[in-house]
Amino acid sequence: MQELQQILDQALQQFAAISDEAELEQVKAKYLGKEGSLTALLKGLGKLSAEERPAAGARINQVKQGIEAALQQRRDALQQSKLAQKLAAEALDVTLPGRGLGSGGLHPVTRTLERIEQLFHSLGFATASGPEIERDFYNFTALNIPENHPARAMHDTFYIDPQHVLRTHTSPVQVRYMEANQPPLKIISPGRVYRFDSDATHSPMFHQVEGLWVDEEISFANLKGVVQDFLQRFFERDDLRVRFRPSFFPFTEPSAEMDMSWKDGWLEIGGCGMVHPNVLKHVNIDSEKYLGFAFGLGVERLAMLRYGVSDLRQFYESDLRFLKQFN
Ligand code: 2NM
Repeated sequence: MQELQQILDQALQQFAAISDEAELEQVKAKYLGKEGSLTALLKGLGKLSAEERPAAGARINQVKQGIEAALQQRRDALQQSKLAQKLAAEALDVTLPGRGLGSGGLHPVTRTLERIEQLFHSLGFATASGPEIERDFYNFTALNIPENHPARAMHDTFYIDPQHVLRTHTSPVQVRYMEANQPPLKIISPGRVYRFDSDATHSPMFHQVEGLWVDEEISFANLKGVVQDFLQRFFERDDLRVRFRPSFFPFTEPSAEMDMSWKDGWLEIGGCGMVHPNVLKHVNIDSEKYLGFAFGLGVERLAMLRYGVSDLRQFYESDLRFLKQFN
């Protein structure tokens, strides 16, 4: 029975030295398997006398239980350390700061629109807006643009159906405003407009800001003063000058093209005029009592000049390398 104690000691020692689960199961067979040393002892019980047998059997079983307990303990320990290793390898630092979303910025045309609005608001103009899908009446007829006028032609205007267009200017906003309000009226109408046209200086969608001031004594002089004051402040140049050249628009009479001084010459910047009596008639404003001036400016044009952009299409290509320069 000296032998039993030796077997137990050896088993415990061997189990403790093993750090691999599969190896542990193999070594188990050495003691408890068919050819195992304990199994051999149990088989040997038959050779003992009936008196000796119970005590010897009990002691062998005790050792067997001891080995099984040690085996289970070692299994648990190995599994524990395997789990601990896995947890350590997959550890997450939940206290790390987030990556963040990066900060966005406003589109250069949006920034320009905001600047334009701010300057006109300081001159007492309110902002008016209206639909981009517009009725033929507001986009053309009310503006004294007759049925056969070239501006109505398919090659200029996006038609939704025979009665509806994508507005080709923001003047219909001003018609709607004049229809709904009594003078004095002092508004700008910034927004998107659409024309069937596309090259380095034309985009099928672009932005306009139109201005309108209707009151009892409004003159061309007021118009020139407002436009010059706006442009001087927009470009931050007190010496900027404005020049009017005679022109024609169906909705104004007289009409003029507006130029501003730029470097050594002049640049065309928009159109303007005194609101045509026919337009005032369409919105029930007494043209004997009231006068109004109106003007239209291209927002992309202003943005290109202010930021030094040479190709208008760059505004609409969504190239972040371009857009990031303005923020
Ligand atoms: C321009 C040029 C000249 C204009 C006219 C009107 C309205 F509705 F009052 F008649 N709004 N805008 C106008 C006049 C627009 O853009 C080049």
